[in-house]
Amino acid sequence: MTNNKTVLNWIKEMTDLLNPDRVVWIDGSEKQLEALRFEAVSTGEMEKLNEEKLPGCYLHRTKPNDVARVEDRTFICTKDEDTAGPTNNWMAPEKAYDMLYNIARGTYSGRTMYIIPFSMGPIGSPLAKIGIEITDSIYVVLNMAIMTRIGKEVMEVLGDSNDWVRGLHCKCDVDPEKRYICHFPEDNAIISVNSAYGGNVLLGKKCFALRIASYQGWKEGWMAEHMLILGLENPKGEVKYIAAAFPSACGKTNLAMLIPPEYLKKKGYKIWTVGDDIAWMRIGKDGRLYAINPENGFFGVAPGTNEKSNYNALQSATRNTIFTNVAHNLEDNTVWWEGLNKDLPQNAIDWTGKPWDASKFDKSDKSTCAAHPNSRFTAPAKNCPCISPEFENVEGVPISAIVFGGRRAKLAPLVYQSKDWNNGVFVGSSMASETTAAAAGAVGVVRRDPMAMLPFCGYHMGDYFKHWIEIGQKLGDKAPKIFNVNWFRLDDEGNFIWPGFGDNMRVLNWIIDRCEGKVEAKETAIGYVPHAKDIDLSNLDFDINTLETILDVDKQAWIKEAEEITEHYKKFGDRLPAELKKQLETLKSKLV
Ligand code: OXD
Ligand code: MN
Repeated sequence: MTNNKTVLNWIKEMTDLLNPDRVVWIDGSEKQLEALRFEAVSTGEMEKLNEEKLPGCYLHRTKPNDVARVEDRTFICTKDEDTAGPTNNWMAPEKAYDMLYNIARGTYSGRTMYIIPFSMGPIGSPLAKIGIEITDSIYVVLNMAIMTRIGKEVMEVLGDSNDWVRGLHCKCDVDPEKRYICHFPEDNAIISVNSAYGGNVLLGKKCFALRIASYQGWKEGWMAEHMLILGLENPKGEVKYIAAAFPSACGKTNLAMLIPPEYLKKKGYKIWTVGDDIAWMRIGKDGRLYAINPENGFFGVAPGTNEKSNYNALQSATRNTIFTNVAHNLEDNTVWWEGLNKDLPQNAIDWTGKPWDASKFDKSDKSTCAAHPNSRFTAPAKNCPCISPEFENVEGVPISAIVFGGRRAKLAPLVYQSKDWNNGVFVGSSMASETTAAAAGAVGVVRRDPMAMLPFCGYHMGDYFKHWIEIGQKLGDKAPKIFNVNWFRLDDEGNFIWPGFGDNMRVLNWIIDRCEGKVEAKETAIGYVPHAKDIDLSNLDFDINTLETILDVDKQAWIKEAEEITEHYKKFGDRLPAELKKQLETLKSKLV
């Protein structure tokens, strides 16, 4: 498929190491993929679902010990430990290669080695990058075929270039004790062994598009961010783009695919989804920041997804989708998960492959669930009813606003705008979310997750903050405006105050109005907060006085927050940019 010497040499080296029985290049053709689906079904790796109700859909179960990303076994392997920084696990590259090659040696014997050329971003886009993943898993091939652009065309675009990422995946024995997800940003390489679960093995996603790409972006002057991208269309047909970062469990996919309230829909407002997880952003010829979604599909969490919470995601997963670790509804050979609907299947197999007893189901006890809480659907982006017409635009879309957010029961107002770019970087760098009852561990614990990149930044986070500051300097007055949102304020009884979901559109409209200079705001110690009257509450049973309560800036609470940020910043030592220290000092001085 290629004469590229750097590629051929690596394939030869890997073939010698792994000793496969067969080597198959994935050309991207439907014929080849269909043959692989057939093979996976015949070996039991996947089950074919009801062709009428879920055409082209399959179910796969992973081993119960292999159901999520494994951050404690994820490493950044740079020559110098300091390059990886205090927020990453580090291993010396020679030691890591040695250990991983010893684990991988000979493990493809009796198996087929699949070589998947893939493009992150539209093929040929100046913002796109190429990778090649070697795997011994058909499940990986078929997921990569949904999540990325794959095949021959990618190799044609690569030509003789050495600018591509080497991704090696070996299932081995799926042994959690020998599971490693290692990144070598200085070599453009990723090695993942002993897992067969999505986030650990679909190497285009978190491994390449965030960890390796964030490092590349740092070296090459662009940004790889854990952000959704959406287009907001107003009644005049003008579309403005927003990129937004949230820690997990804050509704990123829901926001990316938001359906405006009826009243705004009637007026002509629409949301277009460009991406739900990752944004690659570069300064364009006109000096503005442009973003692409490097992915080609959604790897969404199934539980909780339903007609009401995310109609568009559910629609996306109605055809040509792979479901992982959801329940198998044997009544009609479809799938089910907690929160899909109230019709508990009476004849179902749970995510571990055992018959499921609906009568024992107790929402609050995970062990009685039919689907794993991190069960997923891998769905083609083009299935999404609100996929943006600009999704394939090789130049990307111009970003007007960057939004950060988290889950804060009391502290952060519904929305505020940072004072300028550096102040926005400060907001992102101190971003945090409180743990919920849904996660293991204590409730209400504040976790700092700068720019939602804590598990995904492939280098020292202090340098990453500095990179943000420098991008802002280059953008100057063309920089997107930076905001913070918090949909999760609680009242004294623990109920959410703001309705959220589609009504978040009302907040997005304020954000765009601010970008266009159409609306005034109140200057506070933390930034610009809306005047309550400027958030459109029409056709909503929500009182303006209640709105006031979630737009407040409680000085005492913020004094405590500033102390906590001081602690958080200590981690970054002398790599914390002076600009951010200054931001923190300024905040403190405004709070006295
Ligand atoms: C994801 C994550 O799976 O952020 O997207 O964990
Ligand atoms: Mn994510």
